[in-house]
Parts: sequence; C-alpha cells; structure tokens
Amino acid sequence: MSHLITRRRLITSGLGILAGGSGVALAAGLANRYGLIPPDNRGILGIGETLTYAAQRIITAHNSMAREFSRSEISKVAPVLGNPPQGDVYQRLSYGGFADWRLTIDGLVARPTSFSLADLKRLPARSQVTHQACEEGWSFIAEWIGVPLSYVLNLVGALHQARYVVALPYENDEPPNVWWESIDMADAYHPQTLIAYGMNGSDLPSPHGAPLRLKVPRQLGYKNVKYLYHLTVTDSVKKIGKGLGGSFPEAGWSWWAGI
Ligand SMILES: Nc1nc2c(c(=O)[nH]1)N[C@H]1C(S)=C(S)[C@@H](COP(=O)(O)O)O[C@H]1N2
Ligand SMILES: [Mo]
Repeated sequence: MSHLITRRRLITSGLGILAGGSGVALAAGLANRYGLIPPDNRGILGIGETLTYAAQRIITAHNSMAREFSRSEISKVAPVLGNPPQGDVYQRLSYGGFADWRLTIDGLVARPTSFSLADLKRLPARSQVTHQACEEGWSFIAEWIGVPLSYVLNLVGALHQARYVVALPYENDEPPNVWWESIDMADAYHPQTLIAYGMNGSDLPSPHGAPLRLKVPRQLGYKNVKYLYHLTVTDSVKKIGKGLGGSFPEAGWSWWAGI
C-alpha cells in the first residue's frame, strides 16, 4: 500500500514540476479542455486531485491493464469491509438464491433495462485474478468472474453524452446515505471492469457483495461497490449526494483512486 501511495505522489509531484508555478494554471486549463477535471476537484486548492487524475489519463493508455495473477497466487484469506444490507428484504432475496434480484441500468441509455442474475450469467463472461487493495492498508488476490460492464453498456446503448457510471448498492435509501461511487467512461469501458457474480470459483459470498458487485481492478477497493443494484449513466454527478462523485470523496478521499 505504501509504495502505491508513493507512486501516486510521484505522479502528482512529477506533473507539479512539469507544471511549475504559474504553469499549474496552464495544466489545469489543459485538463479542463480535455474533460479531465474529476468531480471532487476543489478549484485551485484541489489542484492535486486534478493533476493526479489528468496525468494518469494522459500518460497511460486508457486500456492499460491491472496486473493479473495466476490461480496459485490467490490469497488464503480475503478480508471484508462493509456489511450486507440490513433488513428482511435482502435476507429473503438471499434465501431465494437471488432469483428476484434485479440490476437496473438507466440514465443516458437508449434502452433502460433490469437484468436478473440469470440474464447476466447468460452474457459473455470474463474472469480475472487481480489484487484488491483497501485504503486501510490490507489487500488480497482473488479470482473474479462476471460480465464486462462494457458489454452491458453496449447492450443498453449508452449515449455519447455519457461521462460517468454511478454505482449504487441495494439499500432503502438514497445518496449520501448509501455506499455509492462513480467511475468515468474510460474505466466503465475498460476490459477488466466487471459486473462480478462469482469469486474464487463460487457464487459471490454475501460478505463480498452477493449477488453482484462492481470490480474496478485499476482502482482501490472502495470503488468496488458491493450489493450492486442500480447503475445510472450520467453526464454529471453534481446532483447526486453531495455532488463529489461518491461516498469516499464525501469523506475526504480521492474520487479517482487509481493504483
Ligand atoms: N455496498 C458496499 N460496497 C463496498 C463497501 C461497503 O461498505 N458497502 N466497502 C468498500 C470498501 S472500503 C472496500 S475496501 C471493498 C471491500 O471489499 P471486500 O469486503 O470484498 O473485501 O468494498 C467496497 N465496497
Ligand atoms: Mo476500503
């Protein structure tokens, strides 16, 4: 974890040096021109957020891949952070094998759709053995299987104005009172970004987000929303929650959590 932070600091300070002094304004202007201002930017005071995100998006190809491991490297223990939704409804859905679970995708799409677990399992699957790191400092390697989010976005016909995909878990509440996060379209269409329904050869266990979770292996654990119930495609996150793009930015962490 610490070396990850160091790498991010290096990228930020590297761009800082490039930008240097009044050059910061120039860099910020360029980032703006190319649509690379993250939702949690705090104007010139938050320039670090903008430079880190813009630098990553400019320097690395959009399709750069998170490292994949072999099955023999799968961790024996996978820690958990965050509990399943409280209340009977989730319990009942779970007893029913989540047959009645629906993942709704709406917003800037040509065909808003609700998918059952069976619908998603019929779509082309992709699996990957990747590393998931929590901002708290622990991490693990696991195999995830699911349908690429890009495939589903193409099915529902995401419109060209789309800039973010907002991920919401099952809860009887609205942001900011639920766990929510958003990703940009580069991550949404990235081949390793999955709507995952399986982990280490089984259905997703309840503590890890059953029946569905978002897997965004190029970012920290907190972007990987568990109990995934609703995806909204949007051109702005300003009117959702506190307008910063997710629960963690609302708590003072970075919206873009690339590693
Ligand atoms: N719905 C929901 N999703 C969530 C969380 C949560 O509390 N609720 N915790 C996040 C955090 S901080 C991390 S590190 C990972 C943890 O995933 P795991 O429990 O499978 O290890 O899930 C993320 N997704
Ligand atoms: Mo986390």
